[in-house]
Amino acid sequence: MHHPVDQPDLDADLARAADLLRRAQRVAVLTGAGVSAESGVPTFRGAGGLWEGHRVEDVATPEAFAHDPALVWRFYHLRRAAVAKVRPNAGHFALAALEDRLGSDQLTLATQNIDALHKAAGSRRVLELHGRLSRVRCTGCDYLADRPGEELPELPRCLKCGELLRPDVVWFHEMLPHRVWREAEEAAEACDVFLVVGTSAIVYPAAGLIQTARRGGAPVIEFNLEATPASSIADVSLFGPSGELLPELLRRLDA
Ligand code: BV8
Ligand code: ZN
Repeated sequence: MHHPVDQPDLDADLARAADLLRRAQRVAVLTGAGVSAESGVPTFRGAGGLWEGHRVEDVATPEAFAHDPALVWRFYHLRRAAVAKVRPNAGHFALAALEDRLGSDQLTLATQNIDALHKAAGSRRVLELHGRLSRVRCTGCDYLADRPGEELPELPRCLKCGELLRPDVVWFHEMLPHRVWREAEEAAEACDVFLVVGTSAIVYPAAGLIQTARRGGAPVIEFNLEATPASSIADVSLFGPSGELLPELLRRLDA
């Protein structure tokens, strides 16, 4: 694993990113599975986006749940168990430190991740665009409960009405939570710098926040291992592990 400052162009890019961030009043951040990769949470596209030979886009859908709820629950039981064991990494802590530095009213963190690691790292203003893995809700009544780390029955049922419970996450072809989405859009429109961390920028509407920020005139700083569709509109793309680059960026803010 190369240390970030070994690459002169990366060094210059980090300096540029620090300069842009130092001047910012309002910061908006979009994170994806890449920011949790160094915590040991597998990304989606990493394993070729496959699970038990199925494309994630075919398992994380209402149709799949209606057709074979046990298969969909197997996918989520596995991820619930995996996420119960992981801890935030230096990238999560750096984003929490950045919020402390700017104040919660000046930094909005929208995440596509459902692992709640940003909150665990101390981030206070977190918009969970795609819900949260630890929370379950009833398909038949208003029962909703956060049950982190709990091993649920293979096909969990609601104790109030007997209907099936489902993970309280946004599946493909489902709308994002209205208030959360509106706040994310507002933050992207109002920000004067936009950080995009560890996302393949493929899933919409979340990825659209990048264009929204750009249209609002904010410079975009990308953190990823490789180029993505966001790289073509980013002002600075920092290639390397976010768990290394984000703390490095913060160190340069004080320099
Ligand atoms: C919607 C929760 C309106 C579940 C997720 C046909 C019909 C209907 C809709 C569509 C359609 N065709 C397309 C769509 C739109 C669709 C979509 O965008 N599809 C994609 C596949 C093209 N979107 C939707 O359906 C959305 N809803 O459109 O509603 C609507 C309603 C009705 C009818 C029509 C329209 C809902 C999208 C939300 C889906 N739920 N998650 C769960 O997690 O189980 S999305 C899922 O993908 C996760 O949230 C994940 O976070 C997200 C995106 O992936 P990434 O986070 O970017 O992760 P990925 O693995 O892809 O990338 C990781 C990146 O990190 C890589 O770039 C890698 O290089 C980098 N990386 C790795 N390690 C590191 C690193 N970077 C830095 N450091 C490291 N160490
Ligand atoms: Zn119920």
